[in-house]
Amino acid sequence: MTSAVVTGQVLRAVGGFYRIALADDTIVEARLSGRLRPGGAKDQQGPVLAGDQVILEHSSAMWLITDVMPRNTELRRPPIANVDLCVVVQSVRAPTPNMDMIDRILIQASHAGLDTMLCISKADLGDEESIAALLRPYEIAGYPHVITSAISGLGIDELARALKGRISTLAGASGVGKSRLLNAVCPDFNRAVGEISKRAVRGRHTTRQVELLKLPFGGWIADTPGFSTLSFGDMTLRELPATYPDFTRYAAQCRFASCLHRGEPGCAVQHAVEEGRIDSGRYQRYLRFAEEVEELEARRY
Ligand SMILES: Nc1nc2c(ncn2[C@@H]2O[C@H](COP(=O)(O)OP(=O)(O)O)[C@@H](O)[C@H]2O)c(=O)[nH]1
Ligand SMILES: [Mg+2]
Ligand SMILES: [Zn+2]
Repeated sequence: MTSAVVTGQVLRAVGGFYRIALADDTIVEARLSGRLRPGGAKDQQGPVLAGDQVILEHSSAMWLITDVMPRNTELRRPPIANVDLCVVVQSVRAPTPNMDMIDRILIQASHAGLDTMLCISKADLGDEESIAALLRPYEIAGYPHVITSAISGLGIDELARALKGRISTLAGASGVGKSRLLNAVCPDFNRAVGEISKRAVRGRHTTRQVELLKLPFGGWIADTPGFSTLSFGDMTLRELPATYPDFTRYAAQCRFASCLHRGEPGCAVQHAVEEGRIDSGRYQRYLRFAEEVEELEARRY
């Protein structure tokens, strides 16, 4: 039998089996060719992630992945390749806004080179004023945002437009309405809504897998078990302020090129905070995150 060589997109990677969409939309199951099988146990996720573009070979009634194309972006927790956009979802209430978490996700997504966007969900539960107050710090920072309600349909078209033609992921606390938003964007997704996370019960190695869902208007949504660790991983203190679009706008005017905006003299970022051009809540959280990153860094050496 002759072997055909084709390209495909990995939708799901589970225990050495890969579900792949070929260019003609056929879905196939594939395994890794011997060449790609990991030698050591260092890389727990293996060499192929959901989101990867791969080269496949069909031989002896089996699909084998023979190569992985270079990645645009790479997240490790959750493990997905080539995500373009991270939509951080936060409900107006139920659950109560968690700015610490919003900022942590924005930082990590930006650090990984993803575009970011804020999605206020459950707008039907809040008045205009509380929505505006929640958005303000991020508006000032310049993040794109959309206000949605999966119940009234508000903002769903706008969200869909932002997702169109790209690989995106929805991130945010459990219960903010991610699954219901996915269903609002595409009813065929049929995601379970209101499901309590089983992660804590099932343990770390059996968490639900990342899965890419095809958007009917073009593009993919990565449904993930969540941004499980919100710790800063291998980020360095120096890299942290660069993930703040509201800081980088002013940082060039700091007296010291090496300024970390933590009380150094002539700090233009701190000055902007004092003048209300940077949200002081974001800045206070930055100072805490900087301490955390510093501690992680010290432990690494
Ligand atoms: N009022 C209101 N409730 C919502 C909305 N979206 C989701 N919910 C409810 O919030 C709960 C959690 O939703 P779900 O989509 O499972 O959240 P996830 O954990 O982020 O995936 C469910 O009870 C949903 O019915 C919304 O736009 N408005
Ligand atoms: Mg969900
Ligand atoms: Zn500074």
